[in-house]
Amino acid sequence: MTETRTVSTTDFAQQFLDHLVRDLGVSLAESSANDRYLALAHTVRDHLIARWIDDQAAQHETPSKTVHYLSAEYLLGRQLDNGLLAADLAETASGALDSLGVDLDELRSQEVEPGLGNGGLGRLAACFVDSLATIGVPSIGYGIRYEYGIFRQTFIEGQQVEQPDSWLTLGSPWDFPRPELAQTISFGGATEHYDDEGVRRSRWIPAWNVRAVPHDFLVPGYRNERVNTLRLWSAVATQAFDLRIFNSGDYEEAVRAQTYAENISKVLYPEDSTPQGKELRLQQQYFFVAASVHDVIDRLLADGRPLSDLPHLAIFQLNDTHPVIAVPELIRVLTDEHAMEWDAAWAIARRCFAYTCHTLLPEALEVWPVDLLGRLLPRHLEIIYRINEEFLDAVREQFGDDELRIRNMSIIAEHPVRSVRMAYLATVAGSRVNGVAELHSQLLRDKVLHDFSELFPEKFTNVTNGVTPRRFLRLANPGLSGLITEAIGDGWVADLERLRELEPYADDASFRERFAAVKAANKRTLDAVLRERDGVHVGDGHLIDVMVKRLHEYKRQMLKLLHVVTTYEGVISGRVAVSDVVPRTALFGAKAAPGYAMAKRIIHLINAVGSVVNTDPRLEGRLKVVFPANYNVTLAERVIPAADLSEQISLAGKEASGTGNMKFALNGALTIGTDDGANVEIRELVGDDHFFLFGMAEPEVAALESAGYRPGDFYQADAGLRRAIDLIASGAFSGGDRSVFEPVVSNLLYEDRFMVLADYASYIAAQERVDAAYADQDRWNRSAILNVARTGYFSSDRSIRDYLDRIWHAEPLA
Ligand code: 26Q
Repeated sequence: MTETRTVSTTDFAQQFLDHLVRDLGVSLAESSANDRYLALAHTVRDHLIARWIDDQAAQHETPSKTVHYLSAEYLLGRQLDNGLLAADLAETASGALDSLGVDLDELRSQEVEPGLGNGGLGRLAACFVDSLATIGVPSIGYGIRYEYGIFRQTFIEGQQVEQPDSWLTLGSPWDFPRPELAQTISFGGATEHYDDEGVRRSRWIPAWNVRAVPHDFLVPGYRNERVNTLRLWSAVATQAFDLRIFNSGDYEEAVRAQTYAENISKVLYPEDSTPQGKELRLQQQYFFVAASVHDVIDRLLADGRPLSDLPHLAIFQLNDTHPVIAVPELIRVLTDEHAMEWDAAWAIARRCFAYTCHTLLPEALEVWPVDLLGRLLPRHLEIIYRINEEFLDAVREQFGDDELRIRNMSIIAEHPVRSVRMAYLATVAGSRVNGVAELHSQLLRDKVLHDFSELFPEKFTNVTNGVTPRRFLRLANPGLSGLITEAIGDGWVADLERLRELEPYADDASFRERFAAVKAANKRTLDAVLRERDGVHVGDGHLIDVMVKRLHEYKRQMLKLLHVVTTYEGVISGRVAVSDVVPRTALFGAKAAPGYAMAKRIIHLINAVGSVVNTDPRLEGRLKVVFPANYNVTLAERVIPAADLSEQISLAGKEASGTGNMKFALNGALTIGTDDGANVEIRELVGDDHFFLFGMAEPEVAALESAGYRPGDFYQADAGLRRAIDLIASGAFSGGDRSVFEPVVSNLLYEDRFMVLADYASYIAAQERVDAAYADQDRWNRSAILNVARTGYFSSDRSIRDYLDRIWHAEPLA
């Protein structure tokens, strides 16, 4: 490691002023807040660049196995504070700006976060690149530089309206275009098979191509002088492509063609389940993985290494099935372009790829119709067919001619249309397949990929997700971070298990008091943010009860809402004295996929309940519903540190892991949750006394499903549930119009795929335990501190170490 670089406050101030003048062309007096933000970003960036260059040189000098993380999404969040923290420049920068009379907070708020992901999967990728850099693993993250990230959500009359997220318009100071490293990516056309001195070979004659231009984001490790690369590809029309058309004099057509090519990296698809099978989405996937695979191979060959070295030098981690088309691409390059024999190429591919699955919902498993795939990537389809043939031969060898089994395991599905099952391709090709929490990995083995786990038991493993403590504790919660550091030193930031040393402090009354003061201050900060951002506020002295995540029926935002409606109905009907209501704010944050009608109706209903409940004087302000629009990483950083209660209430067996659950526990919120995903591990670690468990466990869900679930029975049997649903059905939240939320009510009564009604009674009882526990603040704070002390396991640093041990078999660079 090189020695830590330092810079004085005066030098930093001068660097800032130089950037303002040279890059933005303005004086300090004339500058806008955005000019000053960009100048500051460039100043911070300078300090990272020197480290970055050294790091790349070091990685080049000692070639060792490099991790290539392939992900269609990176939900990065704001970069400025992260860069300042990693390079230990926060104090210097704030001192320098102070000396110039510049307000750092104002500059911070200028940054538009790069929202290049939908939710959990994209945020996980961002945490992982942070941890890879902090641990010092030779690695690179590959993805797409979408011009528009996840849409900006607004509410109009309580309903979601999507606005484009133009995160690039005011400048993108954190990434570098690297046009000299561009790749040409081809599509369409046909294949040819020919005789090459007695050997049958194939080649692909594509119909069109685009340029993939990399933009490198700097990913600084935490105070270790390391800076990794996140290489995101941007699509640009090739000259050859439109020159031909220009020369034919068809200007309009040339421009249209250019637009077509550049559409590939235009926008992130906002669906995070039930993929629609759109051609452009497949173009995106192939575009970024082909560029990435070529980037790796080019470097290998430039170093004079043979391609047979690939398995020793490269591992490609597939973040879900979105990058799986990399498998046939690598085989195509090895066989068609480098004349390698099939068996040798397949043997290399099998050692280079590993696959992480992130779902359990059958409808979220990606499949691509064969005719679409064959039109866009004809050679890849041939390769997939060959992989499948050889794979099914192996299945026959193991299990005999069991045609049902063959049909079930085939990479090619025949119904409803002939399609490629991407998860099966990934499982067959990958050296390892992992789920993202213990329960999830078990269910993958036992259910979703059961036949495969019988055939390849050694492939299946688990890596429980984690979150980066830098962003989600150290930066997001400076109050708590300070308190922790005062107690146990600051070693926890890069070694989160050390939070265990806090355990004794849970019994220290003065520590508990200070902990409570931090939580109260975080609530005031959140309140100020929400007033400014959304014109709403959280109740003074309220229990802050938070459910923030994408809107999905399986996550069951409706269950939380039924609890709110139950409390409300209790008071207005006079059955519950308002003075008995423990003051609460139910805070929701959720985006719905634009085409997911039921999710959008639920958003509308949450807002509608909020407008009624928040203005009803009978509640005396003791119950509030707050739903700030456009929940994103930046807002998460404010909401999570202020939460008392974390809602993790998915139907057991449906949430692969969850990562928000970890962030809340680490920030001292107590969880109300089902036995699902990583909740299981959280509860095991914090202990039953400090976790509000409710609901059916997965085996009970399965049993109820096979017995025939009838939601109406639960409605009939529970008067409280009936009153809550009837109140919604009556039009009480829609100005008397019963039709507005009728689809939500009918769905619950007659379908209720995710068993909201079956878990309602148990959930309400758990919420009553929450109320009782909150009444004893001392006991609550003790539990909250123990949640912090016992959840250090959920650092993404630990996840990455697990990947290194169980999957990558690579080591950090010394
Ligand atoms: C696929 C094809 C076409 C269009 C969109 C998609 C697509 C995009 C995003 C499918 C799925 C996603 C995202 C899934 C996701 O975020 N899954 C979550 O992953 C987290 C990290 O492992 C887990 O914690 C969550 O439990 C899981 O829901």
